[in-house]
Amino acid sequence: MATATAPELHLRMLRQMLLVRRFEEKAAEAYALGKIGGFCHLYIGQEASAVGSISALEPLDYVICSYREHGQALLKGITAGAVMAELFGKATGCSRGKGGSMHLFDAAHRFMGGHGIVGGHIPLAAGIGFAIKYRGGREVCLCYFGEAAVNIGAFHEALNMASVWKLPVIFLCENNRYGMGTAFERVAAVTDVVEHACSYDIAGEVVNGMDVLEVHAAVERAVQRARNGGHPTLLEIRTYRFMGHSMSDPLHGVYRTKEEVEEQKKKDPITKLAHQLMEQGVIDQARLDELDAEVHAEAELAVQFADESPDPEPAELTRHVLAD
Ligand SMILES: Cc1ncc(C[n+]2csc(CCOP(=O)(O)OP(=O)(O)O)c2C)c(N)n1
Ligand SMILES: [Mg+2]
Repeated sequence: MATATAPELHLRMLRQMLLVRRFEEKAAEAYALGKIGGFCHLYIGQEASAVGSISALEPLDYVICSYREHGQALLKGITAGAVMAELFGKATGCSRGKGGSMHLFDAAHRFMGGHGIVGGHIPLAAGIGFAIKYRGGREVCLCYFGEAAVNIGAFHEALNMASVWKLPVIFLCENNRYGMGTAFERVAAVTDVVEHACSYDIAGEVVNGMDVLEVHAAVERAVQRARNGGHPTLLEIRTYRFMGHSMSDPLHGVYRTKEEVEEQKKKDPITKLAHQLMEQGVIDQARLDELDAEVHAEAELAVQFADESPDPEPAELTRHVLAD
């Protein structure tokens, strides 16, 4: 496979960020119409984090996430239809309608799930790293979690084991400043997560998460460390969510002001990359509009597919298989 040139890669990243954004806008609409039940945590504003990082992986690399994972699932190759159908709880969803928004899963795409327990999946990432090493593979495992997870014991255990056993795991902390339901929720708790990496003697970097190119470059470095000897890395991606914590929360609530959200929206990662590519003459407004229309249509088709899909059969409740 020929390596993509920089403009090709950048254009692909722009399209991917737009797809994640439009997909989630459609999910928000569907939620408001009562088509999605349970929790639904949107990623709007944080797109540069997933797009910049997954674009630095190879298809056989593993990804494991918290519950804010619609974007990562799409980027790992699960179709927009299968992700939307899962949000709708339909039989055609990637978890057969049994998981919903927080539990998207597709082993065939090496997407090892969304997980609802804060920090609970971080040791699973170490386990995946151990399995890769045990089999002598060259894959890596990219593990996403929010900054509130660094207060959980499992985070420290996983980092410790990954360091001691030199596991090919990239721990990617998405620091969006707020961990709702924790002691820090009302504070702009910008933690220095990366200090934890030093305690475990693993590489650490702080990255501007509103710049997709910076995220991509940092994850490329981490992937290189992981493939060349299984050295783990902890990345603190400083990002920001433009929507509420979940669909059942207001946009800014009492813990942040409307002004703060508006200020952060000026750093929208999609607008930033689009402007850069326009300045470089890679795209013009007409091409941008075309890209946007394409992904908009893809998101609309996903909703239509989910709408028209059947509910799971009752027998599905007791059926637990990875693949047919
Ligand atoms: C062990 C555990 N404690 C509490 C919760 C409730 N809870 C759900 S989301 C959340 C906040 C997590 O914040 P953060 O890790 O920063 O991720 P973000 O939602 O900001 O992406 C909490 C406390 C949970 N799911 N699991
Ligand atoms: Mg957070």
